[in-house]
Amino acid sequence: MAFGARVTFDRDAMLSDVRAGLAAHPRQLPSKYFYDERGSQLFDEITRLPEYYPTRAERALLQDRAATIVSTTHPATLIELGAGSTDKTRLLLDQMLKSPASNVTYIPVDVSADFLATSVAQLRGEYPTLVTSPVVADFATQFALPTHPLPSLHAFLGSTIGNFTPAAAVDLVTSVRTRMAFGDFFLLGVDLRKDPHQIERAYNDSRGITAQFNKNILNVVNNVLGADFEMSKFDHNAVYDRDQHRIEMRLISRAAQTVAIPGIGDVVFAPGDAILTELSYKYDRAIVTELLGQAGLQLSEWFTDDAESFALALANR
Ligand code: AVJ
Repeated sequence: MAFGARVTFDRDAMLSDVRAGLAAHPRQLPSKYFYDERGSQLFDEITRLPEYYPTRAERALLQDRAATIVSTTHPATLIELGAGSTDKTRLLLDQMLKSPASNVTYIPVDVSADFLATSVAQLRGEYPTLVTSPVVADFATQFALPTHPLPSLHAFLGSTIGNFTPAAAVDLVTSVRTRMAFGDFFLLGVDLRKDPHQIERAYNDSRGITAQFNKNILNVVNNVLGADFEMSKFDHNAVYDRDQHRIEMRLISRAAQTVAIPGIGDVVFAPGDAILTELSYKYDRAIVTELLGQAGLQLSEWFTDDAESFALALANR
């Protein structure tokens, strides 16, 4: 998530994603299009909202557990998928750099080259001995890693796994496993199942920041494709599906309206018509164990906070 960095979406890729998404039933837009510069700023604001517990819970967990995680996995390389916020990365790097003899390599993987450059420059300033080799790639694809010292800790934090359907999550973890050497570990951050009202409050904050974040996806489509979505003609909606254990976030058309999208044509909305913009799956230990198992990994440690709101799962081959 590229806070402060400029994100440039590929126009042709977005055109085919938006065409397919708005032709599908239900209509949908890929969550990755939330994160232009404004969307990344809004997400950053979300992480500081009183109702949005996951970021704080994960940071507190890492503060408590980074020493244990590093002493059990003794990594020479930290590989971070979707190099999110450097403050969580630092908690792991601080522990890795504690032993005076250690050479530590950091490999952040992110789609935004600008964002990678910014965060790597920042970390290099703070950790002069750190070897950095950023990889520009979509972490959901199969990409190759540069040569690096072993063993590695592969980290996928922030409960970003929650945006993936169960089948896509297995594919993603399987691709992590194919990059893992024996002796490597995988660290996964997941938001946990809990009181549905608490989860719903996290996605319906009283200041309406999540609503702005959700509507911003229309702004991104307008900016990149020249569409004429009017953000004020859609309502934010986020409900927890208790059977599928996931938040479903939608934009609901407030009125009958026609939106023109160059290259796609006119899209007609009736009042109440919805666009699905995000799924955010919530996990428990059994489901994480199953996910890891289906990807050929086994759970070795399970760390949660006292309130059991968030978990860090540590796995190996
Ligand atoms: C960045 C995917 C973890 O699912 O909670 C926050 C994004 N969406 N509020 C999440 C998000 C609405 C967030 N992730």
